[in-house]
Amino acid sequence: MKTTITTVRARQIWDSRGRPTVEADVVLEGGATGRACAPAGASRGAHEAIDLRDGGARFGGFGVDRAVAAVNGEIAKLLQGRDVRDQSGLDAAMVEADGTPNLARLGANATVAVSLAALHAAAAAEGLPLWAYLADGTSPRMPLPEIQIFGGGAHAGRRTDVQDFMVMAPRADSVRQALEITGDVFRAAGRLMEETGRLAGAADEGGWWPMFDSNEDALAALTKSIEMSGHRPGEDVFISLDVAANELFDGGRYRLGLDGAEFSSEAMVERVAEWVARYPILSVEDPVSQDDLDGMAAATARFGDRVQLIGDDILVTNADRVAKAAAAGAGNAVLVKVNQAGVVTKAKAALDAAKALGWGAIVSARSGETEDVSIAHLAVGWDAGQIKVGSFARSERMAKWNELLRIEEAMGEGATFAGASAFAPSVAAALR
Ligand code: 2PG
Ligand code: MG
Repeated sequence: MKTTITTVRARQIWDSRGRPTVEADVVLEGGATGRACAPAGASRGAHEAIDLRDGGARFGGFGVDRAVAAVNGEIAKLLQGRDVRDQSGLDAAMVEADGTPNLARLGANATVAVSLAALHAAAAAEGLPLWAYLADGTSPRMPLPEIQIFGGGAHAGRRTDVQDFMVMAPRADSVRQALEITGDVFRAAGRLMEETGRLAGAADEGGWWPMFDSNEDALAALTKSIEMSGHRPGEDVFISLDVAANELFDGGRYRLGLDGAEFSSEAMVERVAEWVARYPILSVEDPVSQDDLDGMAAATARFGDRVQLIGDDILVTNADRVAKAAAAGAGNAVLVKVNQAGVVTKAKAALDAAKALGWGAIVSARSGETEDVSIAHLAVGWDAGQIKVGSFARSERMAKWNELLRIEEAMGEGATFAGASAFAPSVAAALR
């Protein structure tokens, strides 16, 4: 059969931080092939699937020889002869063979590369771009981008406590226009940094290195950059934050080094609520740590009616955790990272769980990326409504934005931009 898997092979390639990562190829009997690369996080949740790294002195311990061997040996044997169109069967086989709750034995970096490569091969066998294969005849929305302007936290030597200072343009009419607006803000922010003597290079995801005196100083600079760009803060362009508060949580307290402050969960939520009140913030990710469901619920009760509250480290792309959080009233959106789940099917399940709840869903890159553009296709094909890739610089980021432009062009007149429809209903209504 032309969709039968004949070959699964992997190799070590290099990611955007100069660390080794896994690339996998899946080849079918009919000649179609799929290829995908594993991304890698720096601010990782304890509950996510685990990458298999070699440890030791070589490559700072980040080597992937064992993960590559797992693909070329055990995983290849497991999948050869199977029908590539049975994505859930392939994924379940890898998860079952792994035998651990978090893919620690075979490595999520091995399984995610193979799972995505299989998906690409299935689309190629149909002669379709991946987004169209996933859309399966439906007309998905083009996703609203959230794009980093300043990168802090674990991606910039903890120069700010908040990890991502991003912007969103939900009133744009297309991805093309949203990117043009973002480009204006990105360049204005660079100018502002230069004029104020704070230009100090780029963070891991391409955002400006955050030379600020406080986290709030960064919020003020971002608002100013939006103004300088000629767009209106709180009208055309909104701020989106990833606090990544897991990285700030230590010994039961939230420690904001730059602000010289230390908070209980209640006080941390209060601090974020103050930022929300003072700045045009439309979305906040991980305002509290990965196990602080009460804090997430408190934030949701406080401002979740008008601000998107995204769970990343707290939900780790896991449908069960989404259901548990929803039951606790904790959040109104899920971040979807395929490598947090380890396989495509599980990531899709988390996205579906969120959408069934009326929550927002954001397909996301990791801080360590490659030229792989799969997430652009997933965000469209799964009709996620939103996408997060990092900043508006560096080709591992721009490759994804540019792929979205190609997809939007291919859709032609039929393309619809998700805009505010990407948010949970109350947040969308607050925007109107
Ligand atoms: C996040 C991601 C992307 P990392 O926290 O959302 O910004 O970072 O890949 O390091 O987990
Ligand atoms: Mg995050």
